[in-house]
Amino acid sequence: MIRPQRNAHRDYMDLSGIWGFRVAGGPDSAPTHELAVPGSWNEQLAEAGFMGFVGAAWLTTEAIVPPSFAGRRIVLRFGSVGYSAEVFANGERVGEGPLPHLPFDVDVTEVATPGEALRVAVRISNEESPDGITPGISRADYARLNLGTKEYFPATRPDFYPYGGLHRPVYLMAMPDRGIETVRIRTDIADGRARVGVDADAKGTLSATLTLRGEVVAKASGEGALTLDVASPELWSPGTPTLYDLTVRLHRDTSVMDEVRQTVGIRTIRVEGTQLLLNEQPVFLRGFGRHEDAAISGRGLNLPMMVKDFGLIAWCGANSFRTSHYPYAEEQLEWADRHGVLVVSELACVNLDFRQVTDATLSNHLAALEAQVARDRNHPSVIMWSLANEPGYLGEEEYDEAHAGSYWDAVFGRARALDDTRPLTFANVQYAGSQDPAFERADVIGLNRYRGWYDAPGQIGRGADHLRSELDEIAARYGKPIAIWEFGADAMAGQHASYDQMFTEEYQADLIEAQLDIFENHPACIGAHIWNLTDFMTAQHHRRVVVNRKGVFTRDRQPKMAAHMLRKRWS
Ligand code: GCB
Repeated sequence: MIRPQRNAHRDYMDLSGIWGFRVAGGPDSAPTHELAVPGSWNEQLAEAGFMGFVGAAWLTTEAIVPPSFAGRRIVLRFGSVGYSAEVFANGERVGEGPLPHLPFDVDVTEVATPGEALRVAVRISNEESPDGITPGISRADYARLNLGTKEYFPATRPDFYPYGGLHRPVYLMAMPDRGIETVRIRTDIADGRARVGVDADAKGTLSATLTLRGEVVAKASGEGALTLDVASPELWSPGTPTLYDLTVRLHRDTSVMDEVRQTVGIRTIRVEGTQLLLNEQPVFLRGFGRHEDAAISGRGLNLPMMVKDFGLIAWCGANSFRTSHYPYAEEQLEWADRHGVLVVSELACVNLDFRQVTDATLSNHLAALEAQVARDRNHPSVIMWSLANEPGYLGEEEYDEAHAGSYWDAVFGRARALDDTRPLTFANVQYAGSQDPAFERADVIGLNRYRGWYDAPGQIGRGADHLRSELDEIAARYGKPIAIWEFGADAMAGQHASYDQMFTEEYQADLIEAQLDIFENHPACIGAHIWNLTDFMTAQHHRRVVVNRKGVFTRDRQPKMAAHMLRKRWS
């Protein structure tokens, strides 16, 4: 899926702005409220009663189709919705977007008339489906699955708010008929030269030109996949995030039919023994789990907040983050490419419950995987795929170990077939312990561990002892690199104590420091990501005081003691 571009063959118009909102009715019913897009409806419309609203709502807008779009394919591009959508244009149902947090296109050429108005109505539901890879949970399921005390309002299983709305920009795009559909880039390095493979879905002859700072460094043309040979490549890395510019053109009958531009970073990433090698050098991932979350805009793309968050990551001296727990906006990956931030790209798969997993769950998992790899594979910042966060194997009598094994064979197998250039990982839940069936399939063992928090509360030393022995055991058993994808503690900004007291700023800073001492010195450990960069919104229940407070920054991005500690330690 190609990002909206403007050139002789392609154009786009941004439909972000104020849209209509209503719950009942149809695509052409008059809105009852208005709200900003991108943005979640929850906090924007809290005073109108929509904070905890889970269900379907209509979001509507109208735009004049630019006359210059005449004679071209006209497509609506949705950056993402929370969580699924049906799309109507001029009253007609034209398509749907079933995958949460991922972009989708809807062709409206048949209904859009250049020079005339196009009415766009999107019916969005933020309900999670029971077959989703972040499985939805009904009130009845709470009892059936014995999750009684975990009941959240709104009903959801993950520890983040089930925000609804149009979360990323909506574009009306013009593009050539039978143009370039996708461009897949692959970089390999050998003997001081790079081979940049360019594989495009397009019918006709392709030409590709690679430039660096305006100078042409390689060219190729032909039918099918192309290879550009780059002598003495400047490699992409956090210290020197060099980006080349690639232009791909599609030629038919001596004329250029389409053109696509794209940046390219040349680097390698691989696992050897218990090391992670970036450009053949060992790298340690210092960083954070995050959320796309901010007051008022909710999960909606909030560019000032995104800039701020990358500033906070750099201020702490971190080099990486995980897109916990879903694919982030492409704007984030483009920033990471330009600024040399390493990204573990995670699928929107949270709390898979093997008592509930069906064939439909697996096909949803594979569909999400394919869409995410297709979207993100050309980003040099993306160094690993995380295929799930905290899959659960509760109730031995109800879940079948062989089934879990074959499920993971299918998911890891498909991921390797789609992309053999990046290691695969996932985040194992503490209670599942050291024998998770996904460990055998992963290249990097990922652990979420809250020692000194969910167990050994108030006892940093006891938690640390437990961690040390657990790491040694897992390292000995699997002989693979281990990444700690989550660890940390809640802290109420402004809460202090002279002794180890949970929820104080001191306790959070001391726990993180004690555990970093272990992770940064363990021979099998290749990274440690603190949970979380910032405080973030969760559903309501007795374990959270309005927000999850494991951020080293508050939700309005002010540092707690732990952030200052990290800055001293890492910069
Ligand atoms: C986890 C989850 C994360 C939660 C975190 C917590 O293991 O992966 O989504 O927010 O724990 O704070 O409990």
